[in-house]
Amino acid sequence: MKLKLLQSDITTVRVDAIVNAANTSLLGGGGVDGAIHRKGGSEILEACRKVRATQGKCNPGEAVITTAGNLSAKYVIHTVGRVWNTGGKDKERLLANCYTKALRLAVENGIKTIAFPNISTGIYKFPKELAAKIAVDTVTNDPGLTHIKEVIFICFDEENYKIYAKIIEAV
Ligand code: AR6
Repeated sequence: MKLKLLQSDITTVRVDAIVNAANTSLLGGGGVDGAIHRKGGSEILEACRKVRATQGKCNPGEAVITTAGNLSAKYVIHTVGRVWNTGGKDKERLLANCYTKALRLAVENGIKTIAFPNISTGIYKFPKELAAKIAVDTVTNDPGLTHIKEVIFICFDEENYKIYAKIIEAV
């Protein structure tokens, strides 16, 4: 597996699947979620509504897969991070689960290349350094990685890019 780091808009990245930092409703929102739905078009929202109808809301740490609509990716894997400012000691575990569950869906769907945003580090206010450590640690230790060719961490902001660069250098 090749690990890559890019400072970019995830909707422009050419991979089999992009991961969305969604919310429990799965029906869109701001940040990267808003960008993916805007660019991917109504097909993604329709697919999310179908998921909602069959399984209900998506809990933090869980993931679901849909079409990527008009995006160049084939799939969007929607996962729900954890809001930092709410109680509970399981925030780190739930954020790690986002990466684990997304990779599991990727393997199950034959996805070879996947791009992750910096889940929970925007509107959900997870500390960036901690979130990056969890992301890199969880992904690089995932047993499903033997089935995946490339994982790209997409940083939108420079602060996250610098944090990831340091951590990946040390891996
Ligand atoms: N491409 C890549 N990364 C992006 C993009 C983009 N186009 N836009 C923002 N980011 P956030 P969260 C980065 O807030 O913290 C939504 O309303 C951003 O700089 O998108 O998990 C959902 O519906 C940040 O580093 O997601 C939920 O309600 C990272 O993506 C809530 O926000 C995550 O920021 C989820 O909050």
